[in-house]
Amino acid sequence: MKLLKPLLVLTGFLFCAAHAGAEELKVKFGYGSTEQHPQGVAAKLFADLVKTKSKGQIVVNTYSSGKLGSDPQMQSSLQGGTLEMMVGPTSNLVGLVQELGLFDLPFLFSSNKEADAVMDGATGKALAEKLEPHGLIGLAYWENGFRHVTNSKRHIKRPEDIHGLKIRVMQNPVFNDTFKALGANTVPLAFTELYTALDMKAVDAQENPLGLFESTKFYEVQKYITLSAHVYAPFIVLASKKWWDTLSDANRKIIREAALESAVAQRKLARDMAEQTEKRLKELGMEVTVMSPEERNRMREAVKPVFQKYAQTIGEDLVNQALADIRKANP
Ligand code: TK8
Repeated sequence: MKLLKPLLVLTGFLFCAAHAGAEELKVKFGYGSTEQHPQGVAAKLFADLVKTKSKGQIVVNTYSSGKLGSDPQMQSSLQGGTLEMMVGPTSNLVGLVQELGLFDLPFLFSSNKEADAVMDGATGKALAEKLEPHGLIGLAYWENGFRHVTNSKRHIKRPEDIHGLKIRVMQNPVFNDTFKALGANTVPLAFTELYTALDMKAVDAQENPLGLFESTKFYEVQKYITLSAHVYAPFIVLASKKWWDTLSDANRKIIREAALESAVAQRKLARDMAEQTEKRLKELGMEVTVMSPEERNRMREAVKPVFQKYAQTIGEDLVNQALADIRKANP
């Protein structure tokens, strides 16, 4: 008995050490915006959920502000298996899956409810599955939000006011063509280079959701904002397939569930933040321009050929399916 006790303690200790050592899984999770942005807040929430669900066995470390690379660079790292997870805009994935350009079609969505219906329905699922042959697992749609145009030159009251502006667009052909159709000079650029480009006056304008505004301090380098809501942009939480294939079913379930659960909180947060920022724009020194419904309609008309062109490459069936989801969202 005397000997047994220390022996038991020792074996117990060895067992725990071996157990913890063998099972602890470290996951790097990268994203482009700041820790204060809904992307950052939700990344932390995702990490916490994974920790709780896995009883501390899966440790997700989050990296903000493109510390692990720009969105396209992180995508390549996931494909190569050198990075486990990221969250970023679907718009940067159209080079791999052109059908994801569906979300980029100008003026497709008019409300959050419509966007949710497409992301959470059969269309969103089918689109996410198309990533798998490219080495990426799409786990959940988070929200970036409705995008609005800002610039340092003038009020944009009519689509013609966009003419001649040098505007940064994401590295995405639908965005590029949309702003070209409006007569702008487009400059495709990674998000990580955007603030400096605006600050150095390399570009006059950009377009992004309001949720980004305060955390990225765009108000310091842009004077005018037009609430154009010309496109709705989702984020997608991605896992490297190379890494995913090494996980147990139980761990995959934990990660998938945590991504989906955090999506609910993240979308709410993104929407609340956009609403708050909208109220604070003047306080932040911005000149807010409201486009009349007639002018916004003219903007929609001006980019219709772009919508139609990309509806062809995305596939009429998919576009029609999305339009049906949207109709269902508006009973
Ligand atoms: C953040 C960004 C950004 C996106 C862009 O990861 O590039 O303009 O809207 O939110 O990638």
